[in-house]
Amino acid sequence: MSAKLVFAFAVVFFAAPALASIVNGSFESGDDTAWSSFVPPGGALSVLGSAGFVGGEGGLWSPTHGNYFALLQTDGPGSYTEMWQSFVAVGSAVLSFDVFFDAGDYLPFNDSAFAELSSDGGLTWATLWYRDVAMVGDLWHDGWTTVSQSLGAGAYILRFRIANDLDSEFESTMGVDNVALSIPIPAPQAALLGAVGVSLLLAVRRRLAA
Ligand SMILES: [Ca+2]
Ligand SMILES: [Ca+2]
Repeated sequence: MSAKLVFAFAVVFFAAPALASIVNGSFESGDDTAWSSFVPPGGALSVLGSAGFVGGEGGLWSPTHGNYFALLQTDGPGSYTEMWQSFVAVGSAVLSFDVFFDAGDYLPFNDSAFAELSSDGGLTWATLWYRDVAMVGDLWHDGWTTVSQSLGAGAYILRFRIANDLDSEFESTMGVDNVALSIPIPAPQAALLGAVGVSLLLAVRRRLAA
């Protein structure tokens, strides 16, 4: 490979941004465009405006970003209301999102919700966030939580899901907003630029000294 080709490759490789390919991650279309979903009978997936959602015990939930957010509600036990989106990170990236859990039930009816990531086409899932009634308290809730996850290049599926436990009464709720894929300033790139700068400086000095 010629030096010129190597240089061209290096420029392309290091200049290539991580593809910010999550679409409608903040639900600002006002609906669930670009998201896939499975909503069993009795479950619900909706996108709400800034009027928000009044949860159990009067908790009022509003968007964390823009004017809309998504809301998932449970169906019967073991039957998940799900929403997911596939995306590609071309280089290093940071996946982030805001999420909350509002328990509409009390123990032992331990309704639960997950945010999960798969890098093998949905065969296995890593849990990025989990809440249940036992964690937030009977008929209570946590606040919006921001979750961040560093990713390498690859194809991923991000999934949110919630289900009732033991019976199909007293539905719990999860909210999602501000799902984004951002580009970190990669350390190797900074180091490379630094090294190039030093090399140039040394070369110029040497030329001047000659
Ligand atoms: Ca939003
Ligand atoms: Ca329940």
